Amino acid sequence: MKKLFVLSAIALAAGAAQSQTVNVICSVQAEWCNMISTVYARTTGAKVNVSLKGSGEALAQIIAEKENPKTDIWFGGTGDPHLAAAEQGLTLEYKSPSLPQLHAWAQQQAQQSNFRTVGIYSGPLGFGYNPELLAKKKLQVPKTWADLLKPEYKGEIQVANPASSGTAYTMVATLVQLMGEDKAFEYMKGLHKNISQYTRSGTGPIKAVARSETSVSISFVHDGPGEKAQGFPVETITPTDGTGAEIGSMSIIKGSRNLEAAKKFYEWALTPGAQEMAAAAKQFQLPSNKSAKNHPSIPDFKKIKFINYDYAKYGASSERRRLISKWEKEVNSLPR
Ligand code: S7P
Repeated sequence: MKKLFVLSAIALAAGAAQSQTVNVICSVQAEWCNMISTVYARTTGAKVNVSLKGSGEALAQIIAEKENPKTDIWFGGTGDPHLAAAEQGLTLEYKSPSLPQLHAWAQQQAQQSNFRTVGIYSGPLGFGYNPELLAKKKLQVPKTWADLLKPEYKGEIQVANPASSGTAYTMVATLVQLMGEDKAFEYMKGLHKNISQYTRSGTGPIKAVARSETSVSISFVHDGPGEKAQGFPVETITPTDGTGAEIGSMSIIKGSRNLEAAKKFYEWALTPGAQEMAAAAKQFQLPSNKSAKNHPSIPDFKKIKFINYDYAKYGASSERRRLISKWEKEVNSLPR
């Protein structure tokens, strides 16, 4: 009898610990992931296991774990793979009571996914550049997409590979919407001649610019100020002919083994206080909660010319797959 009591107590304690554990795939920069996991664990007593993965890699892992999910929450990363995961039934439908506190674009992301994901931040696509390297090489700051095709930028530009990077897929989808598909692919073939390297991760190119390894990158412009704050020579600009933006998203994984803990973390991540931690970790995306304070280093969206990005169309798995495989066949296979 006594033995039975002890065993039940152990089982109860194990259950309590289990419900206080949340397994997170985190697709923003490590500084932000570490900050939220540390603060959340300290203030709630929960155990937060974090795995850092770019958007494309995160989606691949969630697909691989489909039958036996080990992840509870996917925090951050570009919205398109979150929408693709929603469409494939990999994420859970959850209507947060906090939705009305979010900007319209974040709520729209939730509605378009049948509430299987939600916008947590937004950030514009543009160019990073190293003013010292440009001056040394007597190159102008590129101001339009067309500028990047100029022969003087040969070997000077880095962008990520859209097959592995949500950032680079945002570029492909932006160009297709801005120019029309045929012209966009002609453009990317021209751009290919000036690319020194397609990186795996979306943030790789602006880090390379900051460290004077390349002059120009195609990047999210909110990734510039954090590098600059570390003392690196890097500036950003958005193309005057128009650009797209990401809606960084968050989703609960269907089949999460710690569902209550996952929902608690999700609700916390939508609060102004949690969202302001991005800037505290030197990450300058625009928070989705309307009451979160906007740090002055966050890009001023009112000064940027945006296209009317069709998140539903370009987040659909079939469109994403089609454009990426066309890019592999028609662009990446060309000699440089
Ligand atoms: O945290 C910076 C950021 O640019 O990285 C995220 C995303 O994981 C980039 O992943 P990829 O390597 O797949 O491009 C963005 O959502 C975020 O703004």
